[in-house]
Amino acid sequence: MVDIPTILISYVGERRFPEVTFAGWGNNMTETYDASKIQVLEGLEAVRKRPGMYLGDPHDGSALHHCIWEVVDNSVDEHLAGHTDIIEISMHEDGSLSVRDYGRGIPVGEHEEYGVSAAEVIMTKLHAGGKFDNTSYKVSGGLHGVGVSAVNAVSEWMEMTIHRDGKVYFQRYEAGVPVDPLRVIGSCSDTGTKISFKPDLSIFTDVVEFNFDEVDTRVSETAFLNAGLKMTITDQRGDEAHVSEHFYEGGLSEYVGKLNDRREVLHSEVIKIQGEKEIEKGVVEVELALQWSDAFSESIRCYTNIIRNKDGGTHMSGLRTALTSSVNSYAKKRNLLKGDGLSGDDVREGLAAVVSVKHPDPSFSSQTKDKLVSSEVTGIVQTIVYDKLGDFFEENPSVARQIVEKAVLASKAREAARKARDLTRRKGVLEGGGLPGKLADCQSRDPSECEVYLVEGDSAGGSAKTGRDRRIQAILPLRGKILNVERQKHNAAKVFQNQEIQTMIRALGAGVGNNSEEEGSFDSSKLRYSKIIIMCDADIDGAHIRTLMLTFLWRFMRPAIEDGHVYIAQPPLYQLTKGRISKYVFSDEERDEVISELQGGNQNTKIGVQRYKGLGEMNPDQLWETTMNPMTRTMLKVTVQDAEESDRLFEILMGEDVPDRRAFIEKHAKEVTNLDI
Ligand code: 0RA
Repeated sequence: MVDIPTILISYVGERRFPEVTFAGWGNNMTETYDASKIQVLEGLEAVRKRPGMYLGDPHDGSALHHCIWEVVDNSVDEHLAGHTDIIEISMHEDGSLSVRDYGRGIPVGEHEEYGVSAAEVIMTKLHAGGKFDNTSYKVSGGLHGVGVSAVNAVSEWMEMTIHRDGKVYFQRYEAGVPVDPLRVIGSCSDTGTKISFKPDLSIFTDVVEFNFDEVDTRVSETAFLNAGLKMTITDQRGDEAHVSEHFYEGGLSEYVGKLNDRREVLHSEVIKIQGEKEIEKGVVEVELALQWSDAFSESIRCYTNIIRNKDGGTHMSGLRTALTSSVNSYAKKRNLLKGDGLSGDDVREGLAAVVSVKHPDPSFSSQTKDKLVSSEVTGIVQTIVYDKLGDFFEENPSVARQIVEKAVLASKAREAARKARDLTRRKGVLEGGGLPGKLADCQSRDPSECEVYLVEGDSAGGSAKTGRDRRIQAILPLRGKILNVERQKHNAAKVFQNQEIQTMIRALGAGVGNNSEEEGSFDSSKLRYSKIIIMCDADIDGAHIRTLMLTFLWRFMRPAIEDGHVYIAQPPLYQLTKGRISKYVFSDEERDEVISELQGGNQNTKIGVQRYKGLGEMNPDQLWETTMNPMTRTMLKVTVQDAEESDRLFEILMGEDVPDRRAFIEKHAKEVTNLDI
């Protein structure tokens, strides 16, 4: 059995912050540098000192992969400028990566201000990026703002090969510093640029290898948004090279088709919408593709100049407003609606959509461009979608009717869930104070210091009650497997009738439901405890129960996870004893290490090894000492990287579709971390 959360939700445990060393820095400087060069080097040094500020976290893989996009985006820009239809990415055995395009090649002529080649300026000067030549260069895709020079700064080495004017130019850098000037090393008949780099492992730690799937996903996204661009990824790190090719003539429609892959769609043809509007600085282009399916969740992906805005923004709100109004006005016009209008949630249920905006001068809420804030975009998208979707509904009445009917159903289900939820709340109040009898509450009433353990089984619950610090730790034992809420998507009322779930809702005291607009929906600030700690056995059933709890929290109390309140307790796997010495260990590797440590070189000392299968095998003192004592315990914090992806995976793993689940588990069998033996 796959322990789902290890794939789905990233755990943040303790993290090392290694000292940054400056390997290779300045080693190759033979000439004296003039003022402008010193400035350049100071810029790059700043990146090496604080990579997090420029590229993201250098420990968890985000900065490492950001490096790839910084380089690839330049080639995508070259495609957008109309000069290359092929981009080839290769991952090499030595940990380096290269990106090749067939564009014009980076300019090689001397740069007036700096007295070195323009190419060298691009590679060494912060923010020089592709914006350096605005006239011949369409500013678009790339440029998360840092430019390829930031990648150069954090690379053990970077090599640039340029095919231009029949010549092959080459330059190598180490830790951002040129080893030699740009020089001609051969001749050629094509044009283009190849950039290779090897991340400097004195800067990147923990995650130090490029993740093929992560790269593949992002590259496919880029290819979908650039119909006609062929992108390949070759992984040369294993025994056999692995090649993945992305080429989509259908663009956004094909993308939406993929989002709905394996879902039952309401209408086979994807709805395409296009339009543009002139603003002061140029033209804003809007392109969308939409398709409804029987899915419960919505997946809307937003882009500005080919960059994903994972938190949406003004294009998202324009789309939402237009959707709600055009579906409602069609429904009213055709008398398909009784009573109240449909809400935005009702209309968007089951919708997969991609919105791509091209903007000459977009504004974002942050460096990472997660959210578009250019205010004029709301109205532009809204008008275009309202008009064109209205036309589509008129021309395709049967599709329109199905979309309305689906939204009406969604609205009814939501109403039923709301009633059931209110009933649960009222019942809680009637039963006195609303706290469930099974809860052993803590004494403190200050949520910031309080924590609640959701414990698998009554017997472990008993040990936890005895062993805890009753001032700040509350215990809620849950019996057996809680309901799999993923199978009750259309019957939320049943979820609220479930005993264990009612108990959890009342103990946490912060409401339930992810729609913050509805009264009584979950609100982290009302939580009675700042830490919700899931404590399950370290076996296959424990993994399953933990997943069921996470599924419930995700579907009905999502802000608890998003706001960082959910933790997973880590009970030890073994107790090792030698005479009167006793040690607890948390993994098989640690077991082997500690055994040899205790043996002190003498293999014949046979060490006592006890495997803990369940929490119930530990007495209250042991449970406190190993798992619950805030001073000594290890816990994992549950965090989410990609909400939409998590939605999808809960759908696959906890939903009804058996073949989907099997395919997923087979694909991820390598990652199984919690195999019970
Ligand atoms: C600046 C100006 C021109 C091209 C480029 C940059 C360029 C940069 C990269 C990075 C990777 N591949 C690239 N391809 C081109 C325009 C040069 C001209 O006018 O010929």
